[in-house]
Amino acid sequence: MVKPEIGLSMLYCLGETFQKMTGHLHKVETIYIELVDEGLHALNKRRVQVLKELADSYGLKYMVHAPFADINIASPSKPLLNVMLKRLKKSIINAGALNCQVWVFHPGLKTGISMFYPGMEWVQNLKTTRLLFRFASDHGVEVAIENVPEPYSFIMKSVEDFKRFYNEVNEDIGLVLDIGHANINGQIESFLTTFADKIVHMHAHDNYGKSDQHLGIGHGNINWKKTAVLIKSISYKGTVVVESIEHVEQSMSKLKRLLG
Ligand SMILES: [Mn+2]
Repeated sequence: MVKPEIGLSMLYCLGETFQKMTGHLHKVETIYIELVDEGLHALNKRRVQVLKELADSYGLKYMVHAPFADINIASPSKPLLNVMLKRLKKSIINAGALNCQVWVFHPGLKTGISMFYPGMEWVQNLKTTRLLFRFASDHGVEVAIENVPEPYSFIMKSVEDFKRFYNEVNEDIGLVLDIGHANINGQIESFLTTFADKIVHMHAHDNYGKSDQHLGIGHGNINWKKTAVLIKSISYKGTVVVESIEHVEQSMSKLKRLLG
């Protein structure tokens, strides 16, 4: 039986400098690293070079989380959307240069004018998704879209939203199952069983089902034993990346024990 690999998102140290973050890379207990192309860790050519050298030295395999602060792929404003696309395309190019396994992005959001143009954000979300998918394919990068948490105005949070998305998108776009986010709407099991053949990547972190706390594994109310059994039952072969912002080493060993 193939067991999932356990990885680590560098989200937990996003408050530290890029240099400090790279200092952690050879000390963490995994070679599967999800980089966050945001804030102090935003990628550029020089940093990609540094990361490639580290990958060569330590056998690291990267995944890249797309920029997400102030990003809305369903924006109704063409000029703003163009600026965001420029930023996202740069991220895809850098992800390609890092031979990254998957580029994770968030679905779009409703805005203050959505009520006047019902459904428009859904259409733009699909359009931008297809555009990113094709751009990434041209750069040898696989993209995957993540289920995002309540109570934000994201337009793809539930199993129902993703069913509609896959009925309409007509491209082979993978799903990033964020287990913590799915816990907030009580749909961990439903996501795992409904999209067993779509899930290409997972984020693992804990919470109490109310807000997106990104706690260590076992520090919230998620039933990780049950979740691990479900993950094994769908023969998931991708990576499960710890996206907690505390207790990260402990979280990785817990998941290794449960999924091993
Ligand atoms: Mn996530």
